[in-house]
Amino acid sequence: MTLAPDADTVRLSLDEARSLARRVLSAAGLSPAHVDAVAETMVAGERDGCASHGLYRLLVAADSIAKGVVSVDAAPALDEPAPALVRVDGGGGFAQLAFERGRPLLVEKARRFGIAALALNNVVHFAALWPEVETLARDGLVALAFTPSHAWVAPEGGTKPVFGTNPIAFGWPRPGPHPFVFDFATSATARGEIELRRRAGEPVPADWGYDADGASTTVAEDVLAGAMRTFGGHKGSALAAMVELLAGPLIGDLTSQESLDADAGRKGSPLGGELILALDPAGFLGAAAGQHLQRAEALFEAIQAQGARLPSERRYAARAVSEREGVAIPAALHRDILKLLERKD
Ligand code: NDP
Ligand code: PYC
Repeated sequence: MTLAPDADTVRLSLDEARSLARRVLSAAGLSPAHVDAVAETMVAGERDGCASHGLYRLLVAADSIAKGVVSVDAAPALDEPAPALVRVDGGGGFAQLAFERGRPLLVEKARRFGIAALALNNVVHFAALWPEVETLARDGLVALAFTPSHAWVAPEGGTKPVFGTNPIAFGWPRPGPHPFVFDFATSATARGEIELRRRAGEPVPADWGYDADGASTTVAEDVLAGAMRTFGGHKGSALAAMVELLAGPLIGDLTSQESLDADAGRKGSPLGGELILALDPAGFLGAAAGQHLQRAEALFEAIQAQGARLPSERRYAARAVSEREGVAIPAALHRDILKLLERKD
């Protein structure tokens, strides 16, 4: 660990970041299998320059554990409701271990049937979705993932929360080192981004949300207490509704409003479901899959040829830097993370 010259940031190697995350999560009472899965997700977020879902999430996870929102030693239970479907009941634990348990069978079924779906039920979600679709795309599959959260986001035309921040993630396998991946909230930004602005005492753009009276505001706390906005007006609003339906009622799990109700004012991480779809290009195309995936490369080249970047390009570039140089986190965040250990040591 090194302090940067201005001491505003602390630099950690990825091994140091992993060890810190594991110590904090273990001290918070999480069982070893969950510690492994959760720490990897947080370190991956920090490594890829996704600060809102990186080591900051240690504070969020420890808080949810302390409030009894998470089952710390839940054993995910897997079943197969239909030939191409996998379901994992996470037992109220964090989603990462449930995904790990369901993933091998999802991959096997997608290869067998051309398409398969994995429902995670009864999981607590604090994380980004790209690690999941990226790993499936590395297995050669096209992947989509959806999860609701808590009702924090107003529908377009309204000012009161109904939707969660409801991310959609997509992964596409490519030749070369990295798949094509995007992953974003259907709100104007992730709530975690607003929380980071609040911590830094910074304003937010006026189109990110409303205060509790329904007026536009640039004050982060006021948006957190009021309502966030969807991205892209009515289009983001419809996509947010789609995520509610796909990863809520369709798989027998909670909507974002129901998740918030279940939270009962504790302000813990969202509880509910996640839906992950996996498609094998060989399902439609057989031996011609490689040739058609190669045609997709022309699309990516056309995007990049005009100076536009692909989603995930920034993340992979950040990953390469972090693997060489480690990660730098705000000193205030580092102090707050260490305080979690003080309380337990
Ligand atoms: P952003 O609005 O920052 O969008 C992120 C996506 O857009 C990334 O794939 C990013 O690629 C891509 N992107 C950003 N700028 C460009 C650009 N100029 N050109 C091309 N692509 C671009 O993210 P959000 O704030 O909406 O979400 C952040 C994270 O929060 C997500 O990972 C999401 O899963 C997570 N989240 C989780 C929730 C949950 O309930 N579990 C709820 C809401 C959000 P790159 O990474 O390379 O920059
Ligand atoms: O940043 O909106 C968010 C979020 C919700 C759950 C996990 N992250």
